[in-house]
Amino acid sequence: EINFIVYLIITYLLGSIPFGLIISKLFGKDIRKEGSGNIGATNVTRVLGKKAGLLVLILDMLKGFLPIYIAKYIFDTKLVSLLAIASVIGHCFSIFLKFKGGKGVATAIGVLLALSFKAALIVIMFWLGVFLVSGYVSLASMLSASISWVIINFIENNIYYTYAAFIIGLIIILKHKDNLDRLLKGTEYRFLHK
Ligand code: NKO
Repeated sequence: EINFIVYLIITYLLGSIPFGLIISKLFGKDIRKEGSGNIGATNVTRVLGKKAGLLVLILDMLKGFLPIYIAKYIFDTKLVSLLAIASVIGHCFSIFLKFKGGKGVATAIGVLLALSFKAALIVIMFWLGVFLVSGYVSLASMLSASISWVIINFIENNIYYTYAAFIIGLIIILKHKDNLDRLLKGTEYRFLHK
């Protein structure tokens, strides 16, 4: 039997791996000193291009998806939900970055795909819709984070998954504070319709 606390720590440590920073270092740059300063796929795309950004997106999703997908075979949904939160906390408050980190979006979608594939697909489509209409990645991320708990509640009808999505959404929104300030001032960076 696998000890839950050990699994929780492993999930947090995996979430803590800053793939955006690692990939940018391979390009001889520190992503934290470029663009928005964020370590996420959006800023890596902005600074290093689409291929690097896509790689970071996939890796940041996988480090959330894998431990949660496997956990569903081992633990009950209450414990799986705690692991889901730990994964995103790892990305946003990384032990490898003195508890700084990213904004949690890619890791959250990886986690959500493992919790509920259907709910995740709906959230991804919603994200794409907001992004294509507004041109802002951060707005799409914040609005998706706000609604994901409603979607998963509706699809899975599991109170622990709903709690997990709510808390993960809250973390994502709080991490986007600077983006929200810029959106309100009209100075946020637009990805589309520039
Ligand atoms: O550099 O501050 P920035 O402009 O980079 O970045 C803001 C951005 C940070 O996030 C990222 C990751 C981007 C991933 C895009 C993939 C979109 C797929 C659908 C995501 C839905 C997320 C909802 C989570 C709910 C729990 O925001």
